[in-house]
Amino acid sequence: MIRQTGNHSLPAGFAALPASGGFKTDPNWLDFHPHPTKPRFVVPAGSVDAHCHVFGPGAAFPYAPERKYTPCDAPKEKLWQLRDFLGFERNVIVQATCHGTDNRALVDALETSQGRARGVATVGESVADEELRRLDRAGVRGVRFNFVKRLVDVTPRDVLMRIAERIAPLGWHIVIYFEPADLEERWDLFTSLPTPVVVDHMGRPDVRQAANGPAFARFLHLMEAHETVWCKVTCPERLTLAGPPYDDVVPFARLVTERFPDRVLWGTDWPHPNLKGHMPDDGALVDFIPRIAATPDLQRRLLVENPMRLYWPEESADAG
Ligand code: 0GY
Repeated sequence: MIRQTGNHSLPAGFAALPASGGFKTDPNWLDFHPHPTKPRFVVPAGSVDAHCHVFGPGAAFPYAPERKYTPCDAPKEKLWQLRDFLGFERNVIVQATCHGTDNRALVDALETSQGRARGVATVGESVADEELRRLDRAGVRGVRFNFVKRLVDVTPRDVLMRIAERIAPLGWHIVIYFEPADLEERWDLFTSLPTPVVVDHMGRPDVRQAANGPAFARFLHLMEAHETVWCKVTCPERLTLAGPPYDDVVPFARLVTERFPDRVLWGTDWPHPNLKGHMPDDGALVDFIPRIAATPDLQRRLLVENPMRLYWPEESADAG
């Protein structure tokens, strides 16, 4: 079935603008794609882009003093334009590290999304209970623990555990972002968190190794042994060594999607922070989906049923 999915091109005003509000975008920063192509793959009705960010704009929502990069502005209005253009209905916005623990840009996007966005926040130990409740009312459903050292300073394990214990009663989950070397070192922490856990970008596998080799087997074991661990089969553009169309990432994402069809999520990662080699065409990223989720059933679970169960459980077909 060919479903009409909105405009056939994005307006020229979609292109990135430099950081506003007296901030200066990093000199080597790659801006998001100014004119993504219309995907050939038509996503199922009700699809959720379950991993994306907003940056600023700096003039309204200043970037955090402790940030490791200063991006271009990538405000919510452009995210909504991209959502409509690609054919998605909803977004899950993940707090980007350039905003630290200041979730104002995220909350503003959620509160003005007309119920079409939910979020993953970053909080410190000092966060007040009332602030957690406010984030919950805005649509936050999780926190992100980031272990990638080029992005954040490391938070001690006991602090993370205390945050985890405080957000668990809200019914939230924890998104973890780590690199392969962290998996062994943090295994005990990852497997003792008191909430569902969502792994960003498949734990960033080294795609020079085989998807059915020992390194990725360790990650698959994490999911196999722990039924509360989910995975985002995202970011071929980040993981690839071969470049578009990301053939080298397909075996990893396909394996996870087929083995754990009820615990996978997909997202664009727009506006694609910190890419160095190339900026992906977001339409081409959507065309990657049928290569990793080959059947309509897998596609519906990946794009609709799973994210709805995690982020909009009250509306999910599984509700009740
Ligand atoms: C991603 C990946 C990256 C950055 C962030 O919050 C962030 O700054 O998540 C990265 O640099 O690998 O998921 O967007």
